[in-house]
Amino acid sequence: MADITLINFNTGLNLSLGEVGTGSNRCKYLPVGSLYLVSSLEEKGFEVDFRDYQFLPPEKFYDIESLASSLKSSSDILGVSVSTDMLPFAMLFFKEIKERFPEKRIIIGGPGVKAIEEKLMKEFPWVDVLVFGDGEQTITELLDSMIKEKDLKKVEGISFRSKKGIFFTPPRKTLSDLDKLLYPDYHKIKLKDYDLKSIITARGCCFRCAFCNHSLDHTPVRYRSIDNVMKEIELLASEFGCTELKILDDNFAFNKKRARLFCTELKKLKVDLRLDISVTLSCLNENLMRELSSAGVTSILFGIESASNRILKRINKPFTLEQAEKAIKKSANYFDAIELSFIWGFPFETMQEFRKTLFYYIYYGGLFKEKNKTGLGMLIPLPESMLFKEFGNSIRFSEELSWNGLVSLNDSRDYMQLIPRKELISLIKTYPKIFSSFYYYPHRDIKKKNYLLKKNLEIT
Ligand code: B12
Ligand code: SF4
Repeated sequence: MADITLINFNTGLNLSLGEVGTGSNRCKYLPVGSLYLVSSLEEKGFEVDFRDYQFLPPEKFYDIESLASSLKSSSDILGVSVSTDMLPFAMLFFKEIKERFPEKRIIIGGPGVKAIEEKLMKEFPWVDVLVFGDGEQTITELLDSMIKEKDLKKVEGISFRSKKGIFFTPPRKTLSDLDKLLYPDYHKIKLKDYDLKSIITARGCCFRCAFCNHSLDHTPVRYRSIDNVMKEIELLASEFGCTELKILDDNFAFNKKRARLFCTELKKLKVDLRLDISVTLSCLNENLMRELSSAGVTSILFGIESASNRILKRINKPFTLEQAEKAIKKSANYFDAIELSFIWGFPFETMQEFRKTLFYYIYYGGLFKEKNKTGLGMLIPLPESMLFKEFGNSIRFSEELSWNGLVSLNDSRDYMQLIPRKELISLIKTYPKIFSSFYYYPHRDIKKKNYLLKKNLEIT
C-alpha cells in the first residue's frame, strides 16, 4: 500500500456552473499544486497514490457513498487539495470517510483553506491535519512524522488534532528559492488527458487589490530563475509534446526585465508553443507587448474589475479605466485572444457604476467576439481579503445570488440528484465565516442588479 493517497479535489467542477461545471466535456485543469507535492514526496522515498477527481464520470462525482467506497484501497493517510468552492462538499465527504474508515487520517491543504484554518479545525473534527501555505517541505516532514508516530508539534506550518486538543505549530519560513523545488511530477499523470496545461514561474503577487486573496499577504513575490523555467518548458514541449501552456502567475509582467529575459530565452529554445498569461495592465507597455507576442504569447488576461474609477481606486487597482482602455486597444494588435475580467457586487457600488461595468462587459464582449473570453462575476467574499475584514460581518446567503449559484442544484439531470443539496445548504448557512465564498456582500440594489444582469445576458 502507498504511504499516502493524494487527492486533487481542486477541480473547477464546483457545485454549480451547470454544463460547464459538471458536464463530461468540462475542462480539466492540470493539478499543478498536487504534482509539486508528489515530486517532493517521491524524492524523499515515499510512495504516492495520486487520484484526480476531475476524471470521475459526472454521475459519480456527487455520489458520496461511491466516492468513499473507492477509498477502500487507499492509504490510511489521505492528503486532499481543496478549493474554496468544493470545501462544503469536501467536508461532507470527509465525514463519510471517517464514519466508514475511522482509521484513515485526513490532511488538507490548498488555497481554499487560507485564513479559515482555526475555524475549520474547530468545527470539523474529521480533519486531522491542516497545512498552511506552500506544501512541498511540510508534507514530507509531516508524513514522516505520522508514519513513525513522532510528535507532530515539531512539524512547522500545520494545525493538528490530538487527544489533548487542537494544536498550531509555528509558521514555516516561506521558501524563497523556488529553484530548489523539483518540477511537478508529470510522469504521475497522463498529461495529454488534461485540457489546460500550465506552469507557474512565480508565487505571490506584488499588488494588494482589496477583494483578492493576496490583499493581506506579507510575503514578497518569489520568482523562479528563467533558466529553471526554460528547462521545464523544454521538458513539457519536447518530452510531452505540449503546444499550449497557461502561465499561472498572478501577474507575469510585474518584473519587466525578467519578462523580457523570458521572451529572449524562450525564442532561443525554438519550441512551437502558444502561451496564455495574466498581467496587470499597468505593468505592460507596447514594447513588452511586442516582445511577448513575438515569443509566442497569444492570449492575455487583464483583470479590469470595474468600469468606475472610484471603485478601481477604492479596491487598490493600480490603473484607471482610461488607462485600461488604452492598454486593451493596443494589445488587440498583438494578441489573438484578450480575456477581460469584470466584477460586480462591491458593497459600495452604486447602480450607475454597476450599469457602466455591465455596459463595458457587453461592449468588449462584442468587440472581441472572435477572441473573447470576457467574464463578469459577482464579488466573492474571500476570508483572506481586505474587503472581508471590512465587510465580512455583514455577508448574507441567498440561493439566488450566491456566486456558486447553487443553480445547478436544481439541475434535473439524473446525476445531479445525487448532490446532497439540503446538507450542503445547511452547512453553508451554519458556517458563514468558513463558507463565505457562497455568500454575498449585501447592499442597496443588489437584487435589482442581479435581475438586470440576467436580463441583459439573455439578450446578448
Ligand atoms: C488555475 C487556477 C484555477 C483553475 C483551476 C483550479 C485549480 N486550483 O486547480 C480554475 C479556473 C478552475 C480556477 C477557478 C477558481 N479560482 Co482559481 N486559481 C488558479 C491559479 C491561477 C493557479 C492555481 C495553481 O495551480 N497554483 C500553483 C500551485 C503551486 O499552488 P497551490 O495550488 O496553491 O498549491 C500549493 C499549496 O496550496 C499547497 N497545497 C495545495 N494542495 C495541497 C494539499 C495538501 C494535502 C497539502 C499538504 C498542501 C497543499 O501546496 C502546493 C504547493 O506548494 C490560482 C492563483 C495562483 N497563482 O496560485 C488561482 C486561485 C487559486 N483561484 C482563486 C479563485 C478565487 C478561484 C475561483 C473561486 C474564481 C471564481 N470566481 O470562480 C474559482 C473556483 C475555485 C476552484 N475551483 O479552484 C483564488 C483563491 C481561491 C481560494 N481561496 O480557494 C486564487 C489564489 C487566485 C487569487 N489570487 O485570488 N482557478
Ligand atoms: S487581483 Fe490580481 S493583481 Fe490584484 S492582488 Fe490579486 S492577483 Fe494581484
